[in-house]
Amino acid sequence: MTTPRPPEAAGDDASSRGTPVGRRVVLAMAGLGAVGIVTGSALANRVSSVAASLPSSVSGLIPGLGGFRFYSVTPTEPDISPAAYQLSVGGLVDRPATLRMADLEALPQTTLVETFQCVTGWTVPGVHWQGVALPDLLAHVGIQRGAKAVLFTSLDGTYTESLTLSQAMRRDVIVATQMLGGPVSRSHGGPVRLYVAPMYGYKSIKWLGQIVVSDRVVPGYWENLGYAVDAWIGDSNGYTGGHAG
Ligand SMILES: Nc1nc2c(c(=O)[nH]1)N[C@H]1C(S)=C(S)[C@@H](COP(=O)(O)O)O[C@H]1N2
Ligand SMILES: [Mo]
Repeated sequence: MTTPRPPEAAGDDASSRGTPVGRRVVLAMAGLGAVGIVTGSALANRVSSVAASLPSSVSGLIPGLGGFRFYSVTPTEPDISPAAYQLSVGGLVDRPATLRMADLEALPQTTLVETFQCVTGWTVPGVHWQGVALPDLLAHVGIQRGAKAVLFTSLDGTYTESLTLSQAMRRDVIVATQMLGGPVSRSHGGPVRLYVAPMYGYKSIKWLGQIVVSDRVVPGYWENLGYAVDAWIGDSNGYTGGHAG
C-alpha cells in the first residue's frame, strides 16, 4: 500500500487525511518508524495504528489486535458508560425517540457473523455482532412519506455517515450493542455502533449518537474526502478522487 504523507508535509488538512485510516494513524506512523516496539493494552491503539500501515501478513502476527485496527478520526475517543448512553432518533419519523441501552435491548435482536473489511485492505473473518436490525429500529419509530435516506452522527462530534432508505432496510445492517461476543468496547465504538455488513468498514460508524431520517443522502466523513457513498464491498476500493496519501 502507499504511505500517507505525514501531516506536516501535507499541503492542506484534507490531504493529510486522504485515506480512511484517520489522523491518529497518520500521526502514529509519522512518530513510530518501526513495529513490534510495544504491545499491551495501554498502547493497543497505537500499535494498531502502526499495524494499519503494514501488510496484513505482518500485522496479523502482532499479538492483541484480533485482526482489527482501532480507528478514530478524532484525537480522543468518546467515553460513554452504558448507563448514560442515549441514541436519539428523529427526522422524518412518526415517533421521535431517545433510546437507552435497555430500550435497544428490548427491541428484537439480530445476530450476524460476517467478515469485517476496511477499504484499505485488512479484513477480519467471522466477527460476531448483535443488536437491532436497522429496519426493526425504523419500524419502531415509524418512517414518514418522503423519507429517502438515513443519516448517522457520531458522539465524537466529527464522524458522519448515511445510507439510502433501501440500504437502511437491509437486515444485515444493525445498530450493534454487542461485537466479538460481548459489549462493544470503547475503542470499537461502544456502547453502540453501526455495522453495515455488505459495505466497507467506513460505513460502520462508531459511538453512534444520532439517527435522522431524511429526504436525501448526505455524504459522510470519508465520502467528503473522495470515497464512494455506496461502499459495496468488492465494487472498487471505494475511492473515487482526491489525494490518496
Ligand atoms: N466515529 C468513527 N467511526 C468510524 C471510524 C472513525 O474513525 N470514527 N473509522 C471507520 C473505519 S475507516 C473503519 S475500517 C472502522 C474500523 O472499526 P474499528 O476501529 O472498530 O476497527 O470504523 C469506521 N467507523
Ligand atoms: Mo476503514
